[in-house]
Amino acid sequence: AFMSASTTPVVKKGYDVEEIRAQFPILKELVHGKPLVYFDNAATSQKPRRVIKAESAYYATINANVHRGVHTLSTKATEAQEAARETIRKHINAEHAHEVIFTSGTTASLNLAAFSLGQLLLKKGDEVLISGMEHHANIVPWQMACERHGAKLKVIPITDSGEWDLKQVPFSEKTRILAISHVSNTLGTINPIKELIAEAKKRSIITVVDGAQAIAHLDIDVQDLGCDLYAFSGHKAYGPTGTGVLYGREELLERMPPWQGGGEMIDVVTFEKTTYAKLPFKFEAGTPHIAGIIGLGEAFRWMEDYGKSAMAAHEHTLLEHATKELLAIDGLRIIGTAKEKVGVISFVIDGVHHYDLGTLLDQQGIAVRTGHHCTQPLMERFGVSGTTRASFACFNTVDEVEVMVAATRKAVKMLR
Ligand code: C6P
Repeated sequence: AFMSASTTPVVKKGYDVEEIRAQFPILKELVHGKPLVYFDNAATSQKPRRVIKAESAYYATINANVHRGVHTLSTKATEAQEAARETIRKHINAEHAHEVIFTSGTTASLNLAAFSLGQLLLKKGDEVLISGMEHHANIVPWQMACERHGAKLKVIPITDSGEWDLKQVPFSEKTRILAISHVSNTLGTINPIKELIAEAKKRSIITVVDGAQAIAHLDIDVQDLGCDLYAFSGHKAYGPTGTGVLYGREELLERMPPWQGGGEMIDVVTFEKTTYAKLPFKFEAGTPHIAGIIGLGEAFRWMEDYGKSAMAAHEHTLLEHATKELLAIDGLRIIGTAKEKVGVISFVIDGVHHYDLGTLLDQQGIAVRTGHHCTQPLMERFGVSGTTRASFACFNTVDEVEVMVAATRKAVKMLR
């Protein structure tokens, strides 16, 4: 697509997007005969060859169960899995590797948190505080915990720009848990979690962060943030599906009861009573997704080789360009105009249904997400039934943004 020089954003020097693209086999695929433009990275990112290789190398060369066998393969598999845990510990600056619990994803991490913290902390009349922009995965598990323990769910309201209304945070003497997203999957808003965590801590409230949309874009330092728990998925950060992490502060994890019972999470089992294994195994019942975890470790090493801040700067260039170009389309409104955003852009267009637009974009090889993005209360807050969402990753290009904008213009003409 043609672009005048004045509208061409300057991409950070030294960032070689073509070199990065070459590492993603899927980017060579055609969709409806067109080159794939993959703008659905908030749903799941694509995987670089190194991650795919690490996962298949486990199956091809060291496949065995972990922490169970005396044999060589089991030892190797265990070492590879635990190396991934250490990579992740360092990456998020956790104090101890045993504070990194492997799960199947953010959803599992948050369900673990809600179940276990509910058991530990919630009594009748207590309150759990979330925000109005939470993904269903950070709403429903807390609702379930509230129902179990007779507690109430409270919600931080959202401003018109898609930010927390910090003047109206309903902290109370009964608030026991604050569960908030670091970055909104629908709006792209980067939330001031450090400040709110500090406020919560003053009130002895336990803090849980949903980092699903932050992990691939922001440098995360759990000790600096001061959170008690931090959850994320591997598959949104160039890693395999079916992998995730719940980071927890040691002292709190020690007090939390286990969520699931089974193998590997026990110390001694008798029919009368079971004692539990030490951290992190207390929270890792059953055979984990060993291949996935090894792939996840590789994904984090891969991100570190490029640097998340360089990737984020590149994605921000795409966001700014897309914002400017899309806003020039008649009747288009962006939902989520916070000052601090990752490369996520949600929009609605007068007279155009998001589903129809998504379908027409797909015919041009462009993958976007349409609908409520698992944030129905947020859709209600903005008075829309859904949006079209483009979410960028390190391998996307300005040219791809141009292709999407041109295809959107074309679709609008057809649909109006
Ligand atoms: N959001 C999206 O398209 P899982 O599915 O467990 O990996 O992650 C759940 C989840 C939790 N919190 C946030 C903020 C999220 O964005 C997601 C997943 C995807 O926006 C799929 S619904």
